Amino acid sequence: MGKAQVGIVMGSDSDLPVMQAAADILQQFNISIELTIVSAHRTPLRMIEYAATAQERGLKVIIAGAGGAAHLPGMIASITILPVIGVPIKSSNSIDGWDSILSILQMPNGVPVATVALNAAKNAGILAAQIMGLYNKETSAALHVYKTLMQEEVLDKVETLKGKFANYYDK
Ligand code: RP5
Repeated sequence: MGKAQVGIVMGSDSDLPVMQAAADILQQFNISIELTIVSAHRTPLRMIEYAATAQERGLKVIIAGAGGAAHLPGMIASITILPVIGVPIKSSNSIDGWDSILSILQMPNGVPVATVALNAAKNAGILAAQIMGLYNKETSAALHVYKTLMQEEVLDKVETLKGKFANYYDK
């Protein structure tokens, strides 16, 4: 592990139950992380400091999650050239999560945020691992194993269903 490669930030500790999934999957891929709270609205100067120093601190990717008026991922992307993956969160102040989705997704030209599905912190972690996998053979190999296992799991289910519905096939 060692120095953090992926930074995981969230607007509030109330986002942690969702964002934990990004940390868990990255740990599974043996990718070192740092995880903290950075609020675009409540700690704007901390957000600027975090994003402005991210690259020199050794981070390669930032995952940023926020709910409601979710400016955090976009604002971080406006400050750093590191790839930013945004996780829209359905939070206590969300209108069904759409506010957060659109705030993170609809970035203006020039400042992209790779937006995953609502609450999809796990996918954000996998995407970050895929970026890291471009430069690290072990991560790349681990991702291939992950995909193979996922495929095998589905194929097992196909067999189970075939067994359950065998009568239907015979007709
Ligand atoms: C956003 O406001 C945070 O990302 C969080 O999803 C939401 C609610 O924050 P709390 O009021 O729970 O701290 O900035």
